[in-house]
Amino acid sequence: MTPRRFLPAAIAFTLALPAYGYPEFQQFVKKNSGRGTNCAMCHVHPDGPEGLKPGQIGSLSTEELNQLNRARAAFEPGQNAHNPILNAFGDSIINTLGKTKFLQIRLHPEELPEALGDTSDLDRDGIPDSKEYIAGTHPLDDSSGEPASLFLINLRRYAFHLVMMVVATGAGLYGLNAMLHWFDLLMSSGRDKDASEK
Ligand SMILES: [Ca+2]
Repeated sequence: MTPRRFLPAAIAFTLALPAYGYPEFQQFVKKNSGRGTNCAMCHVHPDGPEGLKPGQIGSLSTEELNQLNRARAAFEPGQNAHNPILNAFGDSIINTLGKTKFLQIRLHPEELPEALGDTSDLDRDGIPDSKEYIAGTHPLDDSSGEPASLFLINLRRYAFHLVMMVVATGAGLYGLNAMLHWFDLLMSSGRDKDASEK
């Protein structure tokens, strides 16, 4: 690490608060869903915020440390904070609830889905972020979701295409059948003509 990068990292660690991560949420998700989850549900790095790897506090630039501090001070909702150690879901939680409410809910991680509501669907897979949290699937990965829910959502989403495909296939088969019938008639008429000429 160059001195320029080392200094902000050293400051961050010197000022480090007791806990940056909030494992209560992860523990609740694991217990509730039975699915293995890691810190990547809310953080940039799957090992969590503490460390020197990309997306962890020790790797942040001065500007990113400023962003981190601004995000930590977003006590009220709607601050549009961007925390460089959080992913879009982590930011969304803080911006929806505000840090004050978030810290209250930390004691009751089962209340997070209700507090978030079901309007946000960051990966646009049709399953709200709050439901993905409960299910232990990833709210930023549109291929991650309860299989039955994803199947039904995709069935509804592509219903029109499926119907059109069936119609097109039916029409194609009908057309092929009609063409073969017409070809058969043509061949028959040719054979009849040859026979009469003989
Ligand atoms: Ca989703």
